[in-house]
Amino acid sequence: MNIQNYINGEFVNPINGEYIDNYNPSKGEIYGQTPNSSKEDVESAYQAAKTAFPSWSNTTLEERSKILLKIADLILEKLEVLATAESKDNGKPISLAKQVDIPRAASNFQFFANAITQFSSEAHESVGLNAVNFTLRQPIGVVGCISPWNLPLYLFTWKIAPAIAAGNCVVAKPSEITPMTAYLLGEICNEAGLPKGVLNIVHGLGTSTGQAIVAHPNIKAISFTGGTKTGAHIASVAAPMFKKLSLELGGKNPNIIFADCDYEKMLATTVRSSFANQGQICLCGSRIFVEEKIYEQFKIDFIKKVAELKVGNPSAKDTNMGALVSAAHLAKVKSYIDGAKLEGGKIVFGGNKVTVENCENGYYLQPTIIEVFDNKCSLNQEEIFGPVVTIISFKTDEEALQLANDVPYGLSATLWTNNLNRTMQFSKQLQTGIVWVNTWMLRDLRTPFGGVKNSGVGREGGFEALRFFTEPKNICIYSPS
Ligand code: TXE
Repeated sequence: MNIQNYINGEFVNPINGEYIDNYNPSKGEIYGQTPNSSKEDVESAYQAAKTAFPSWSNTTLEERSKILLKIADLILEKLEVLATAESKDNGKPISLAKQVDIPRAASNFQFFANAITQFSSEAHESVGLNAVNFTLRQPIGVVGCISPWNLPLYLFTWKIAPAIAAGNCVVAKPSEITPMTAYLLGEICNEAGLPKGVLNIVHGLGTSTGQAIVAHPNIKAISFTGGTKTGAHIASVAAPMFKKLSLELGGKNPNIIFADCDYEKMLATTVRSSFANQGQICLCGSRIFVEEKIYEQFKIDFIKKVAELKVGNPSAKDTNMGALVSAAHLAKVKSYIDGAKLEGGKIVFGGNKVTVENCENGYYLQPTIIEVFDNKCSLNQEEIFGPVVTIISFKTDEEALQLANDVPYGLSATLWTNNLNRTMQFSKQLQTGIVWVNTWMLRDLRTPFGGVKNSGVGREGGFEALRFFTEPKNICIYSPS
């Protein structure tokens, strides 16, 4: 199936006529073509967005909210079609797409449809100076949203929904590796009555299409989720143009387990936080630190549970883990596994590719557990972004904290303990944007979402996202008494 750009409410081919292959990772075969859009396509998307902006930014909040809610309803109505498309494009189990990806894409629109009606700004009375200040929060204009392949529609809409709720018009690019559900979103937006040009979707490679969005002089804000290297490059292009930037980048998240935790709940959740979506979630807890007194028992129990995970065809109902997203990504993840021994690591489970019946050319990998003894090894310092976790033991709270923070990333952390004092100390001292205590990936969309260190700058979610997509303007009114 061939994909087209969505510009000014219409589906159009790329001006240069260039396409890239779109793969089905579960079979390792090409199943369609995606435009590799050029600067000219981005310009045409920008012009459509610019033309739509005066009217959209003056559309009442009730009307914007109604359209966003309609988009959410249509996403849910088409759950089956969208989940099937997502699974085919990405390799993830269809059950996961049905339970997580697509419902969350609908929730993103629902949430920001409601949030915009509650958004407010400050007023300051300058007592004794006969003045009142208030803050106007105005939409920026045309903004750029660039998203990755791991949670395609989920993360694409996580950016688009707040951007348009706040009155902006958008030029958006999904990952070229998983463009299908973004393409289908265009039809949904038309059906929901979103005015032409409010959302424009251009497909293509990061280095051509993505670069053209970031470098466009009049696209004044960029919201990006993806790799840290790409984020650094985007910042270097956008910063001299003083663009607003929100960068949600990689993670190397610690999962810290104390002996006093609720063991069974920890074990079941740790299997999920390690291998959900084949480990391709920036929030996965890829470094597992276990208190020494339960380390050996944990190792036995964890291996046993992980061995029960079924790697298989994403369309099969009983599949727990599908295919990795691409051949290149599989090779990258496998190279870390293959280098483990050289770094003193010991593979205690998995480590091999898996051949799945009728999907012999798919990109499947066993869930893999590697015991490491040095936190400085690349397995514990670099983002692998696949079904690979390391385990290592610690003796004291201080040691656990030191190990957890000794990494260039700072997205999220998970802590398993029933000790309140420890919970408070770790919550304050962990160098991450998110700390989950006795749970993982429990998301409340009102909360600030993002990381510190090499995990990015800025926060998404709740009013943080609406603040990002608006410019605050101070109005000072003097009124002599
Ligand atoms: O991501 P890229 P890649 C991490 C993960 C993974 C690594 C590389 O470790 O192995 O990043 O993945 C667009 N200007 N994460 O290479 O390239 C690109 O087209 C503008 C973590 O697939 O960062 C896509 O739409 N845009 C992560 C998006 O950026 C550019 C999720 C992300 O792709 C661009 C995915 C450019 N110069 C990978 N170059 C997370 N934080 O969840 C690329 N893009």
